[in-house]
Amino acid sequence: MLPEIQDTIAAISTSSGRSFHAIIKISGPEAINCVKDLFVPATRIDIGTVPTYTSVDGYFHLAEDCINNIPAVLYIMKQPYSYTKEAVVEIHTLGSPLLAEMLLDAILSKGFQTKRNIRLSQPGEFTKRAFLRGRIDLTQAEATMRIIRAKSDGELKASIAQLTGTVSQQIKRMKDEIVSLCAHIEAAIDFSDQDIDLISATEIMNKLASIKKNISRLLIQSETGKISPEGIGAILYGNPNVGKSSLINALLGKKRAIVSEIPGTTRDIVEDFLEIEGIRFKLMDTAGIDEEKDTVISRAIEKTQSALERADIIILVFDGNADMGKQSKEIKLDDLTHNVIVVINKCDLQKNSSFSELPIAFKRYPVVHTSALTGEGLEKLKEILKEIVTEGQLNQSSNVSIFNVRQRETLQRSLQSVQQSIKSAKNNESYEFIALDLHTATDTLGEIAGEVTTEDILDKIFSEFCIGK
Ligand SMILES: Nc1nc2c(ncn2[C@@H]2O[C@H](COP(=O)(O)OP(=O)(O)OP(=O)(O)O)[C@@H](O)[C@H]2O)c(=O)[nH]1
Ligand SMILES: [Mg+2]
Repeated sequence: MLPEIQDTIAAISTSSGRSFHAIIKISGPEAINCVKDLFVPATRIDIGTVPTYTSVDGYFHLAEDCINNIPAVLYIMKQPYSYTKEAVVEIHTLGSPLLAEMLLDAILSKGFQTKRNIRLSQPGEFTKRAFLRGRIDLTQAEATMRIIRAKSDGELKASIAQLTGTVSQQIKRMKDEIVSLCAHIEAAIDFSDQDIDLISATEIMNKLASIKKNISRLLIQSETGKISPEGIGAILYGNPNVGKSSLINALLGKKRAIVSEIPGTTRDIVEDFLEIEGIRFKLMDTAGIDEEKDTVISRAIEKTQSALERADIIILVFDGNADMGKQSKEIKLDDLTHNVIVVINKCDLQKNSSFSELPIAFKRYPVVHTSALTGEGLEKLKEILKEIVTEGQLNQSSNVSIFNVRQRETLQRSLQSVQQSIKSAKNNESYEFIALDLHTATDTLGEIAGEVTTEDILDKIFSEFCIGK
C-alpha cells in the first residue's frame, strides 16, 4: 500500500455558496472514528458497527465552539464499498458554508488531538484515491473532472462517454491488437531455429498497417469529436453533365454510378463510402439540377434537394469547359449552408478562363480543378475533404473531443512507435526490433488509462481538481 494512503482525509464537497445541504466527506481508515468522537446518533446505535450504506440521523456537539445540536445525517460506507474503496462518511448538514467549515474544523482538530491521522484533503484527492485503489482508471478520473467543469451539452456528453469507459475500451482493444501481434512475433523469434513459419513479414506488415490505421482514426476522432459511424455526408452537386457521376467513380476507384454524355443521366441518389486517412465519408451522387423538364427529372431534383439538407459537405461541381455563369445561375446560394468545396471539372479540356468566370460568391470557397478522366486534382480534393474534418469545421456545436490533451499526446506517441515498427519491418530489420517498438507502443497506450504512471503525471492531473472531489 502506498504510504500516503494511511491517513484519513476530509473536505467540504459542496460548493461554497448557499445551498440547502452542505456535505462534508471523510475517507480513510479513521473516517468513522473521527466522526464518532463528535456525533451523537438520535437512536442508540453504534456507528462503528453499522453495516455499509447505513444512514444515521443525529447531532453534532461542538463543545469547544459552544455549539450543540447541529442536525446532520451520516451516510456510512465501509471499506471497500465506497468511491475511494476506503471507509467513507458523508455528513449532510444544513447548507451554511460557515457551519460546514466550523464542523470540518472541529473534526480535524479533534482528530489531531486524538492522533487519528486526519488532515484536510488536497484537490482531487478522493478521486486520486479511487484511481490508486483501482476503482476507476485514469481516463475516468479525468472525465470526472471534465463533468464537473463542463460548460456545454456537448462537453458533458463527451465526458460522460469517457466516464463510462468508452475511451478505455477503445484503447484496450488497440492494445490487445498490438499485444497479440507482439506475441506472434516473439514466438517467431523463439522458434526461429526451427523450420516453421509462424508469421510472415507480409502478415506483420498488414497487421501493423491496420493498427496504425486504427490509432490514426482514434486520433482524428479525438480531434473532431464523435464522427457518426455512417460517415460524413459529402454530396456531389451541380448542373447536369458536369461530371458528378464520373467524379464519384474516380474517387471510389470503381464504376458505381452510370456515366453518359446525355444530361440527366443520374436520377436516383447513388451512395458509397470513401475512406480518407481513416475518416469515413459517405459520398452521394445526385441528379443534376436543371430547369425542371419532366416529372421524373423534377422528382429526382427533389431528392437532390433533400440530400443536400442532410449533407455535411457540399462538393459543388462545375464543367470548366462550359459556360460558368450559366451554370452558377442554377445554384441557389441559400442552399449552400454547409461546408462547400468548388470543383471545376474537365480540366483536361478546359479553357483557361473557367476560374475567372466563376462568380465572386463562389470564390470564397476552396476551389479545385479536376479531371475525372485523367484523375488530376483528385488527391487535392481528398486533402480538402480531410482538412474540413480535421480542422474542426464540421458541426461546430458537437465539436468536443473525447480525449483531453494528455490522452491525445500519449496516443500520438504510441502512433510514432507503431510507425517506427513499420519502418523497421520495411527495412527488413530483425523481428526483435519490431517487437521492441511495439512494446513501447503498448506501454504508451497503458499510460492513457493509468496502468503506467509517474507521480508527476498524477500530481499534475489531480491538482486540477477542486478540493472535496
Ligand atoms: N473530358 C472529360 N470528360 C468528362 C469528365 N468528367 C465527365 N466527363 C464526361 O462528361 C459526360 C457527363 O458525365 P457524367 O459523369 O455522367 O455527368 P453527371 O454530372 O453525372 O451528369 P448527370 O447525371 O446527367 O447530372 C460524360 O460523357 C463523361 O464522360 C472529365 O473530367 N473530362
Ligand atoms: Mg450523373
